[in-house]
Amino acid sequence: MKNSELIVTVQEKFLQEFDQKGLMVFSPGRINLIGEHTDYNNGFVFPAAIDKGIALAIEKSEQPHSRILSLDMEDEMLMDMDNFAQGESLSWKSYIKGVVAEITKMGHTIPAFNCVFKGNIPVGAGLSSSAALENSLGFALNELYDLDLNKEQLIRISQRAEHNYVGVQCGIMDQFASMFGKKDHALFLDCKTLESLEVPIPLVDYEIVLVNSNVKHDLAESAYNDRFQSCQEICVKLGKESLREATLVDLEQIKPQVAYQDYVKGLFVLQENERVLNFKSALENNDLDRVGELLYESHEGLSNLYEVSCEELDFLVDLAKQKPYVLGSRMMGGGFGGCTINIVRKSECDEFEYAFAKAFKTKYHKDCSIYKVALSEGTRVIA
Ligand code: GAF
Repeated sequence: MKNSELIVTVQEKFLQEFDQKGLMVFSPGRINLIGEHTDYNNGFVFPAAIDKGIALAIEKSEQPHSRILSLDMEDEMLMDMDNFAQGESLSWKSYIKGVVAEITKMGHTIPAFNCVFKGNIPVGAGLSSSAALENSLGFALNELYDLDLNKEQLIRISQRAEHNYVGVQCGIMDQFASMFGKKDHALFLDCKTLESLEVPIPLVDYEIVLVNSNVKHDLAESAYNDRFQSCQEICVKLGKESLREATLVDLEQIKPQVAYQDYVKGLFVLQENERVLNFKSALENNDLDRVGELLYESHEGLSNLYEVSCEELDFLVDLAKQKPYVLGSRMMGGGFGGCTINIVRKSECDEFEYAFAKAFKTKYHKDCSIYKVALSEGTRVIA
C-alpha cells in the first residue's frame, strides 16, 4: 500500500470510530547501510529512514480509558491510564504500553486518548516497524499534550519501551534513524555521543534493493539478547565501559580469559566499527568498489563471527557475489532472518529481481520478496 493510501485509510477509520479528525503522524522504518550490532556497544552505524512506515491518528478522549486500534492486527486495546502492567503475552500492545509508561515515568501525566494506526513496513523483515510504532506514538503524544520533549528524549523513551516492555536490549540505531531520517541521505551516527552527520547517498547508477528472505526465527529476540550479554561480559573482563573504548590489542590480552565464542563476538564488533569508518571514507572518495567490498566483509563477520545470519541470508549474499551488477550485499538488522541489502546497477535491476526470485524459489520452494527503497524524512506530522 502506498503511503498516501495508508494515511487516508487511517484518517477515515479514525473519523468513522471517533467522529472527529485526528492529529496525523507518520514514522518511517529504516535500512542500515553498514554497522550492525555496534549500536549497543556505543559504536558507529550508518542507517537511513525509508519510504515505508506507520501512519497514526490520535486525539484526546473524554473517556476514562484510552482506546487504540491496530488496523493491521485487526485488534484493539482499552488502556487504563493508571496501570501499565505488562500483559501475559508480547504483542503490539506492549509497544504502546511501554511508550506511555516510559513517558509517565518521566513525571508527565498522559490523559486518555483515542488512536488508530496502520503500517506498510513488512513485519519481521528487520526494517524496524517496532521503532516506527514507538516513535509515532511518543511523537504524537508529545504534540497532543505539549509535553515539551525533544526528539532525543523521544527516541530514548522508545528504546526504554523496547527494553522494559518488549524485553529486547536494543541499541539506539532504529529509533534514531526513524526519528531523524533525511530525504536522500543516510545518517552516520556515533551511538556514544548521538552526534550524527547527514550524508548524501549519490549512488547515481545504482539502486538500494532489499531481498526479504521472509524467514523469521523464533529465538531471534533471545539470541539478540545473548549477543548483548556476550559483549557486556567482554567489557567487564576488559574493565571498559563499552567495546567502543577497546582496541584489538586489549582484546588479544584477555583472549585466554574469555570463552572463544565471546572473544570472536568482541572481535566482530571492533572490526565492524572500523568498517563503518572505512565505508564513510569510501563514499566520500566515490570509491564504489570499496563500498561493495565492505558490505561483503560485514556479512562475512556477521555470519561467521557474530553468528546472526541464517542459511537463506547466506545463500542470497553468495548469489549476489556471482552477479557482476551487484556492488555489494549483506544481511541487514538484527539477523536470524529478514532482509539482505544489495547495491545493484540500475540498468540491471530487472535482471536482479528475476534471477534472485527464481534462484530462491528453486532452492527453498518458497518466495522471497524484493523491494527498492528510497531514503526519506524521519518522523513528522502530516498536514
Ligand atoms: C536491531 C536492534 F533493534 C538495533 O538496535 C541494532 O542492534 C540492530 O538490530 C543490529 O545492528 O535492529
